[in-house]
Amino acid sequence: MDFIGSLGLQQREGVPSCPQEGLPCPSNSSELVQECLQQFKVTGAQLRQIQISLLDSMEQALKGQASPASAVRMLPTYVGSTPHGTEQGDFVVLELGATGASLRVLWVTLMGIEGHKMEPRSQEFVIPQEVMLGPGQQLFDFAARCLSEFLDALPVGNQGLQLGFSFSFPCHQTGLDKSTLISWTKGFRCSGVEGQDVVQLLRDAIQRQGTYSIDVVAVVNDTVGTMMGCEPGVGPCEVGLVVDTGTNACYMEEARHVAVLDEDRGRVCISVEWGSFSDDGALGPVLTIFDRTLDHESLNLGAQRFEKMIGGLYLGELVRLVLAHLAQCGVLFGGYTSPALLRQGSILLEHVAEIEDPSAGAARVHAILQDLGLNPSASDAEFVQHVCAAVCTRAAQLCAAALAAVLSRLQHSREQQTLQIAVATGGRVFERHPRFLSILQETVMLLAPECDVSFIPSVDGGGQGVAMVTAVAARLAAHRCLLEETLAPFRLTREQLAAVQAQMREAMAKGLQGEASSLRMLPTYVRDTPDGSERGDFLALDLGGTNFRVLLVHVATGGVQITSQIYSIPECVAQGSGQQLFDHIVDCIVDFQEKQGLSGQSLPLGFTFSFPCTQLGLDQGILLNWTKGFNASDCEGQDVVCLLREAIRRRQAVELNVVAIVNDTVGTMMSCGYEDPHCEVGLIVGTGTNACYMEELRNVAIVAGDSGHMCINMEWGAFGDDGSLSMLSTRFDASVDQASINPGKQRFEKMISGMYLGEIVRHTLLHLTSLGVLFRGQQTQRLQTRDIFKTKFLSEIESDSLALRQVRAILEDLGLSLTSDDALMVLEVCQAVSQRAAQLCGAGVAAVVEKIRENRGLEELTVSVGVDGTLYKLHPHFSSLVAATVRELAPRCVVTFLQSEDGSGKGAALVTAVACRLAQMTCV
Ligand code: 0WK
Ligand code: BGC
Ligand code: BGC
Repeated sequence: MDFIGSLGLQQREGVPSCPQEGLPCPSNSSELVQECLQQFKVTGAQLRQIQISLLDSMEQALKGQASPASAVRMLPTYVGSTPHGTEQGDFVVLELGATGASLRVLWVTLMGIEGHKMEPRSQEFVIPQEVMLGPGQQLFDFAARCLSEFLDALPVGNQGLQLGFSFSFPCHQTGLDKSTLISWTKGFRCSGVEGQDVVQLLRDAIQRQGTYSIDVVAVVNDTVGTMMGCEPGVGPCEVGLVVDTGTNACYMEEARHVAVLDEDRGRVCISVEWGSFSDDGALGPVLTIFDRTLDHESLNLGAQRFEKMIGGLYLGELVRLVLAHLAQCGVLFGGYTSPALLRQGSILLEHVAEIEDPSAGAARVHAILQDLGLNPSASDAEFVQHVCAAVCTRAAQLCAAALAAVLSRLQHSREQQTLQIAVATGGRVFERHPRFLSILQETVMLLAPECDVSFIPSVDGGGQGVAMVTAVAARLAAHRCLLEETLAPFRLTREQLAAVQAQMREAMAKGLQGEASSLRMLPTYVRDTPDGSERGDFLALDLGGTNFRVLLVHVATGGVQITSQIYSIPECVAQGSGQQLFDHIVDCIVDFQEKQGLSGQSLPLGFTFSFPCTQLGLDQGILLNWTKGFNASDCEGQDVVCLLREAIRRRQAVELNVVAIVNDTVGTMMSCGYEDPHCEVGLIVGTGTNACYMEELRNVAIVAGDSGHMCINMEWGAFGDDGSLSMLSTRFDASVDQASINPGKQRFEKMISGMYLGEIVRHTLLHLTSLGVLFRGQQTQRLQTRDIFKTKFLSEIESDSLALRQVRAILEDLGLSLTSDDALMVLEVCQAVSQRAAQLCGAGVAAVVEKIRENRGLEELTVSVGVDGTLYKLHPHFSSLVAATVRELAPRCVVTFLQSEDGSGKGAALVTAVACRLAQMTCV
């Protein structure tokens, strides 16, 4: 269908026909011209309607509720701050898409001193039509060739170059250097690019070109480059507005309003992509038949409707369509239509700008129309100027309505009645069209009177701004490398974890044989898990975790009832004298008995004592050494049951019958074993960490007997104290160990448990701050304070919801001001430290369950592990990471992890109950 056809018109001799079906063909020509010009008139009400509807569409999109039909895209750009002016260095900038069929390469030197600027060197390259419409690889190869050609002319040698890629099309950005093209606009339609990461495509093309080592560190939309290129002196521009071949704007939105980002502080630059705004309700009334025709003929039918009324690529075409129509109607050029007038794209923005330029004068208008093969009369030339003015005035007014919507959004976003804002403008429509900016300013003042807007033309089309973003990206990329380098030792491979498993198996075997081993494999004299026939009331003590608890445990047919009370163990008591510690324990028992009305009763007591003890019997436990911050004197090497009994005697309290001393791992196994008979392993990951399991008695060298089982307390916290874990130990582990009260001891525990993870993170953050990667290198007193970064912070920070907000809240409480990038890095440090801890713990459990499976010569073992401990219970990912590691390293074991509900106090009571049951049987 030819052009005339597309207007739905038949070429009939001498008879003017009217495009709008059903519209009478007015007799006189000026009426027809007025009617055409009238179509481009947009009323204040219509502009306000567009402003309101566009604002509504923006806010829907921010909430992630955009209806695709009318949507502006509101794309986050990962630019979180306007430049501080300190950025410096040499950068290559490649601009593609801002100015239609050309790309530009720039060499920008940032001085890093506010206001100091070096004129960028640049070169423009025309992109052949077939490249704009051909395979994507061809376009990116073309860009890489232009880059080379540009750099060949510069003394750059083969230094590593950093490039900022200004890519002026709608993209989903997932990082400063990762951006997926949503759809082409503005005459581009290369295949194989939509849905692809354009940074990777450029990197591949530069690779193929192979002439320069260029690192593409940032991709930005041209509006962002325009905004960032704004002279800092003028006050930061917080809106970037481009009207070149296409049109779009970006602005600094409050991050908390951007649903796709889980950020609640700071601002983020949003590329509005208003070119795709097409709310028929708002746009319908201002769309003319010429707009519909232009859209029909365009490469992207039905898309970018708003852009096609404003962008420089389309203004000339709109004018041409009107002139061709009026010529067809015999109203212009004597009804003559030259081939050029009927050829799409023959009237360019430059033509329109010149025709409109009051200084151009009629002569220039004539010259342009004659170049189109027309022979205009004076009135024709005047009419043509009116048509150009009508088309461009509408474009400027519509652009103003859109900008007014952005200003209203800024007012809402900042809850401000009035707004003072600087808007950076870029693009040839601004540079070339004489009245575009003034019409835009006037209309914005009408539509957003409470906004005081200053328009700052961007000096070099945003090249400087792109270099700024690139400098920020380069800094962040460098920081990312340093972060990866710092965290790499925490990232354990499957091979390393399997090696830990194997080493643990070896140490277990040696420990069971009583040979030198960092795993003491302590017999606990618990030979059996409960069988449910236990009955009675028991007292239990639970010492060694976060809290000291005294419990009354009632075991009956219906199950177990527990009454307990938590008492604190002040640090001065935990690190005071043994006598003081045990007197404190007895004080708590007496207090509990009084409160529970048990005073005077001598109930059997089970004592969960969560420290390494050599047990000589169920009620005899020689403390080998304190751990977890306890260091009471005169206890190590002592039988703690005796110490307790002495304290009871000192208090002349009622005679308590201490029946059993158990490790918290054993208590936990017993407690869970009461519900699940498969539970044969106990695991604690709390303040400290440890595990026990039911071993074949025949394998326990130091305990007589070859049949049956005995629960072994592995004391795996000390695994690696013989240096066997040194290959995994990082400089931060060493710092934590050196600062601990038991340096060189409990090395495995110090990589896993709650008492230490916060400290490992703190030391890592201090290191990254000293490298300038975090907190702009500002060390703070608070962060240098021991134990100030609690391990529970890791659980909060790594919680899936609110991650970055938690980081902020926690770190600001520590007196640290941080950027969103800082927050992300702190989150990654926490993840690396906790992941390693969980994986090491998983490697340990895999070693234990594989041992049991092999003990029993089973193809497959089904076993349950009773678990307790704050870190395991509260950390959002710890338990799943442990389970995943066990599945990976012990595939022939089906392992169920049972979180103990009542703690090991219940377990201690059950051990006591079993002991009492066995004792009664022997008495009978
Ligand atoms: C609760 C148990 C207790 C154990 C503690 C370990 O009842 O025996 O010591 O868990 O976890 P933490 O309190 O150290 O986090
Ligand atoms: C693109 C935008 C760009 C604008 C101005 C539009 O066609 O979708 O990303 O900012 O043109 O170049
Ligand atoms: C102790 C173990 C205890 C573990 C968990 C370690 O420090 O040595 O006996 O089981 O902490 O509380």
